[in-house]
Amino acid sequence: MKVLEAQFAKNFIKCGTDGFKQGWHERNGGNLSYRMTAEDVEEVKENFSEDRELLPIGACVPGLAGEYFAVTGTGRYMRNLELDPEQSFGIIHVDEKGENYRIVWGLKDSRPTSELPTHLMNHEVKKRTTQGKHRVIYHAHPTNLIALTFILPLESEVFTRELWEMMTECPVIFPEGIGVVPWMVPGGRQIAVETSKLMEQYNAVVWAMHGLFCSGSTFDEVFGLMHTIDKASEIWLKVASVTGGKKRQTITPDNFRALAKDFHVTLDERFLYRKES
Ligand code: 2HA
Ligand code: ZN
Repeated sequence: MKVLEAQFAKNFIKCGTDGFKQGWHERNGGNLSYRMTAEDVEEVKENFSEDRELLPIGACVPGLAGEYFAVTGTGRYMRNLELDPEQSFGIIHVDEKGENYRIVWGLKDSRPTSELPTHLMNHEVKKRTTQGKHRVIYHAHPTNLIALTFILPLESEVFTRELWEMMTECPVIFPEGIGVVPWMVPGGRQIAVETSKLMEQYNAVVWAMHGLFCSGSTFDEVFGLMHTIDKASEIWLKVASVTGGKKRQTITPDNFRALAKDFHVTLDERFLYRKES
């Protein structure tokens, strides 16, 4: 089967295209990766070529040795994912040491995203902590969430609590909370290390003044998480714009505890701290 006829490729393209339509992918902003199943690989491997050079990942991910990933290209625009897929994304194969990769399909005249170290280090963590369930890592530049990183203290407790308060279903969608990485230089190993540490416990990690990384088992799940967090951020900004930050009423810690009980989620008490007013 042709790669572009496979369901995983269709889902991959839809996710990035939907993100573009949300305004999260200006220019070449954002990137997406998917850890392929053995069945996905079987379906499309007749299209793979071993001609291209072996390249360093820029991180060591032995937990991903031998895995295949669909991944967007560096400098490529999410806008072009469906218009020119073979230029915009490709499939890579990780070597047996987890240190190098080879492009086996697509990414014509290109290479994987500059955030490949973060994507693969996150995948390595999630493959281990979810018993292989999580397969998608999605990075976008959601406008409202980025705006919040100029306003709120860059602390997981505060981002989690403020966004939970904005929509009743938020704590059900991300009960484990949200991680926050302070401003760092993107594109390298150091930010990958900091992000993947937080991915041990969170499925969403904020990059201050930059964007958000989400992890999930399906494209719908990562897109839905990104969308929910950006929408909650938008509500926060609207409420703060009108009220100057002083809400008349909100969802209280006891409300969250009641919600946790009925919806069978565990909400860590460190997010349910007492507020001044
Ligand atoms: O340009 O979003 O973080 C792609 C990016 C880098
Ligand atoms: Zn980015």
